[in-house]
Amino acid sequence: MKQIYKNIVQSVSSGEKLLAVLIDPDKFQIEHTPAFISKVNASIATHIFVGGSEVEEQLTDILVNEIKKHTQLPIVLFPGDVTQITNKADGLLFLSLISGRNPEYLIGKHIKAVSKLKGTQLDIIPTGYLLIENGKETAVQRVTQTQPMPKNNSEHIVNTAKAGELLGMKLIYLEAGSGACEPISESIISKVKSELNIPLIVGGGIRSKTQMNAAYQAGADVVVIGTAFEEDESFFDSLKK
Ligand code: 1GP
Repeated sequence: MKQIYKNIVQSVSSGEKLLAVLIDPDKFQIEHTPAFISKVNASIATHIFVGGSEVEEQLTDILVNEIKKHTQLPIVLFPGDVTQITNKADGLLFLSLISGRNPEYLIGKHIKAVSKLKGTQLDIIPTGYLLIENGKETAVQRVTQTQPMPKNNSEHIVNTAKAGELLGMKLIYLEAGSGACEPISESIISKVKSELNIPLIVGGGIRSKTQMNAAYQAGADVVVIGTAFEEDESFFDSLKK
């Protein structure tokens, strides 16, 4: 079993910043895997996340299998649903949507996942997932039927993230939503980071190296980027190793 979480903690404690390239199986052409992954391999990316809000059953399994043929990078599931769980990946963000109050996304789907996770080799990482408003409705909001947290109430965001840590979650993920108009603000990232003792993931709406570095500077340990690579693969050129 790959020690995904242990390695993230080690990297964070040595001051390394991590970049996860998010591949949404629903928006990705499987035939394009070798070309796309060769660009990922040549970049500073440290992880590949696979997942989406709405993905056809079996597609994640097929895609992870294909990605694995072309990279040594750890593949971590970032599932919107239990149907996206495959033992072919290395790790699983076991997400609890703690910004919302929909019991299905707080505990319901997790119970449904248990039978799929029996005997698994996946490194299962309990993750507190916070959706923050960004000016437009996102797929996460629509699918989970939860409201994002108002971005001007940073105290509530910080307390929610900290409550996740105190409940035993191993990562906190601040999410603006895929294709968000605005990424999570530096001010929110730094306030959350200053209260946490666990690694912080930030994603949603990050479309440039400048925005990525701003998130790192503010305190993000892992940045997740999906849409910007989907829309323009030349972005990888500015992120070469
Ligand atoms: C979405 O945080 C991820 O869940 C990445 O968002 O697609 O906007 O990069 P983008």
